[in-house]
Amino acid sequence: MSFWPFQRRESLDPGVAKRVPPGQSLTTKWPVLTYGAVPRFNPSAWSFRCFGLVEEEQRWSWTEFNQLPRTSLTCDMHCVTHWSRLDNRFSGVSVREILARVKVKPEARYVMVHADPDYTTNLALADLDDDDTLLALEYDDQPLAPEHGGPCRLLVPKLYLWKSAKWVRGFEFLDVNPPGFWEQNGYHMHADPWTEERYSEQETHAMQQMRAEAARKLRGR
Ligand SMILES: Nc1nc2c(c(=O)[nH]1)N[C@H]1C(S)=C(S)[C@@H](COP(=O)(O)O)O[C@H]1N2
Ligand SMILES: [Mo]
Repeated sequence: MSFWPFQRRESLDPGVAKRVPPGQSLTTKWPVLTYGAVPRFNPSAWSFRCFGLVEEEQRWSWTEFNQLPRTSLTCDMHCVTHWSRLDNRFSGVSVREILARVKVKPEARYVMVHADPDYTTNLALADLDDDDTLLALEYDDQPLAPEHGGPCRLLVPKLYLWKSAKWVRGFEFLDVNPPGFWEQNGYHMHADPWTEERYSEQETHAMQQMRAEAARKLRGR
């Protein structure tokens, strides 16, 4: 995607550069990154569900979800494919508004985020249960575009953007931390952009083994 107008971190004013994590470039465009097709939204079939290690399962219909209190959030987005966008204004339902309505069991420490179509991503409950996490319904006062996760997308601004599941449909509370979709495919379990948690230890180890094997083969010839 080299046609995007990217600004390398090194070329930015210091005040702006300090908001851009290492290895990232700024873009003012908003690339669409989706694995698979954009799901069709059917309001009568849509629900948001909290399940797993909870005292009682909770479910909101589209109508009920829209009656929850709203909040706005301006956040930065950092994608593992090396682009960042600053000052994105979203509004929607804060995650804490949801968590306040769910009795999560004390042993729950992780959350599997479930999204359409068959997308998952794993988070520590402590990363989700924060004052900057949002279930976004609007971007710049307009309904969130379908390709960016409309009608509803999770935002976890402090982590790489693959943790911000588009077309989010529920939280599953867990006492274990199984990998979600990208995490199974070698992405990092935690994904802090400031320490460049891009790919998992496992992947690095596998890659090291492959490199070592390749080197052995070369030497053996
Ligand atoms: N449901 C779902 N959510 C998803 C994805 C996806 O393929 N499906 N891609 C993730 C990845 S890898 C990125 S980088 C961001 C991209 O969001 P954007 O298309 O709005 O830029 O969405 C994340 N959320
Ligand atoms: Mo991504």
